[in-house]
Amino acid sequence: MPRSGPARAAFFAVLLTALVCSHPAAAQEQSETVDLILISSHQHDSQAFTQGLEMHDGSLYESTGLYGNSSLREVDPTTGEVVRQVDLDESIFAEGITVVGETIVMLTWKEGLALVFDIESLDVVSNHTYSGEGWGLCYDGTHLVMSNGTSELAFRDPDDFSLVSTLQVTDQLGEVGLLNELECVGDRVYANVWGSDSIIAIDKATGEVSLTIDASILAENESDGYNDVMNGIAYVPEQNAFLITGKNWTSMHLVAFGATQAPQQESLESIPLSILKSIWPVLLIAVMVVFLSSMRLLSAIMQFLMMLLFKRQAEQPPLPSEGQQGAGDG
Ligand SMILES: [Ca+2]
Repeated sequence: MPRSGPARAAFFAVLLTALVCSHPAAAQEQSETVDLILISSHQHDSQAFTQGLEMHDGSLYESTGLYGNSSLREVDPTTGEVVRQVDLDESIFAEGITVVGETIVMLTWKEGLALVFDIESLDVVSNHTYSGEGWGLCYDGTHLVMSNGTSELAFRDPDDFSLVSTLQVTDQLGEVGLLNELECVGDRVYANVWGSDSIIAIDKATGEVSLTIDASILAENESDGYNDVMNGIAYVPEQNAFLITGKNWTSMHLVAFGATQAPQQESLESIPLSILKSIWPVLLIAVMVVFLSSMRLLSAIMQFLMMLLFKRQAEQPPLPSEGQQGAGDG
């Protein structure tokens, strides 16, 4: 049907334009999703409300939160046994930790205080102040990377904790908030997302989520989905693997991030309702045009209208002759 060809082409052009313009984030590629490969499982203190986890020189360091229960610990990564522990004042709610040189830097939740511990003695040797909340912390060798429960990561100077830059974390659907415990590895920052069983890998240069790791299999018997959430990522460079645990979990797990899942093709069902709401008039008109064209109704209606027009012109009274005009002028 020659008439329906241009109409269909126009329909698809309008539809494609509407979809792209209605959701700018669609231009960002969908992040790859991978499963976990479980290497081994180990004991974890179920009294530890884990807020920070990091390996350094074969030792595992962990911070635990809550007022009256906050602590900094050195833990045997194989047995889960607490080797050393410093309990903090009950006015302190400990958050993320990271090793910087011969020190461990610890965030606090709402105290605006970063405590600096000597790694040998676990004594507090200095502190920094900051505004806002403290959640997760890691050190990439140049900057401290800090989360505060939003979608923003702060890059800070490790010497004086001054703010160097910030980075918005986004995926194909927009900003990714509730960023919690962090781990700096190469060009990526791995992050727990509070309340989620997935771990995300963030491109440090762009803020885009480049990888999503489905860790729900680890949380099945541990998490209540609110308090006992997954929180704790420590990279183990010797094995190119990660130790993963959660708040008050009984286990921690050594895992690798493997087995790629193909990104899901975005189907019409997966297009957010807001997009469909914004383009429904275009869709309606396009469907009507295609329908009318394919049924040749549009052509028939046009022919009918033209016939009516010509018929109306043929029924107009004849123009008066010259003789009749002269008589009228007298
Ligand atoms: Ca960590």
